[in-house]
Amino acid sequence: MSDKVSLFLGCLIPNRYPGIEKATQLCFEKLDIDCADLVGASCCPAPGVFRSFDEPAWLAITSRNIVLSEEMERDVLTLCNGCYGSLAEANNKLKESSKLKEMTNEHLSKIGKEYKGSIDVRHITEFLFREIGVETIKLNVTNPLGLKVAVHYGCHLLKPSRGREFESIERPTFFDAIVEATGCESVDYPDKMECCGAGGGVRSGLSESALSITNHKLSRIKEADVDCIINACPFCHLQFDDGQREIKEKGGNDYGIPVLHFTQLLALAFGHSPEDVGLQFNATDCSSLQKKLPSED
Ligand code: 9S8
Ligand code: 9S8
Ligand code: COM
Repeated sequence: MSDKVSLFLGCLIPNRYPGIEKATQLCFEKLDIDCADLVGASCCPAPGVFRSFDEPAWLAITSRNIVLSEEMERDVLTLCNGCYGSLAEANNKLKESSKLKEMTNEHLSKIGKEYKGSIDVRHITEFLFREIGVETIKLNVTNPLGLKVAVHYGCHLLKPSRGREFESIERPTFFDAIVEATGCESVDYPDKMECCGAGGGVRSGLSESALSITNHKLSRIKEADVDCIINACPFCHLQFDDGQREIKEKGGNDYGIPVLHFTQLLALAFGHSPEDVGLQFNATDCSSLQKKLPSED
């Protein structure tokens, strides 16, 4: 395990929510985290889609991304549960099975690459919790936010549990702890551990079903009377953010709940503005949140 990392952005951050990358860079500067771009990375590819259909192809593509970071001698850091799901799970499988490693390296040899198994895969939430720590985050917070928030873990961050070593898979607290380090209160709500509805190809293949799961979860969050939703996955972010617009356009509820990736919340607590962290790129209006933020001075 290394404190030097490379940043794996995946597809959704560059294409839909560039503010999450900006917010991440602002947080890394503040926390003095040594992070390099992962030049040449492709889609992870998404675990709920590719892994389900063709495991050898999934392993070949995922391992190529891991190898890019191996070549830089850095652990690879993801800002997305799905990317973590693919990269961490593939890394575990390839480290454990010489048969899979051999098969995968046969594919990689065609592009002059070799998977070695020399690095770890990290997710931003567990990296900040374990490597930086709640106390250091608190010490760096200049703008304690004082918001009531609904934390959404999402599925691929926690599962499969094998190799993840979190204190609890059903009732984890590490993400809540780093959220609360920003001066927010993580409000408990029913069905907190439920899926956002998007994953596993459901958003693309069965959009009505996806939206009905999202609608259910949003109704629980609305009842909890929070100022915003905090996620650690751009796909969950998209589903809660754009999903609210879709629900409203279909004649459903107008929830109006701002949605933030954790790095955006953290950058706000470090004194950056809503524009700096890209909240203007959200589909759901964030002005209710802006009014509640402490003034920067
Ligand atoms: S890459 Fe392509 S579709 Fe995605 S954002 Fe996260 S999961 Fe991995
Ligand atoms: S939850 Fe269920 S599969 Fe997932 S991680 Fe992100 S998208 Fe929302
Ligand atoms: C969700 C990723 S973050 S996937 O759609 O399940 O692959």
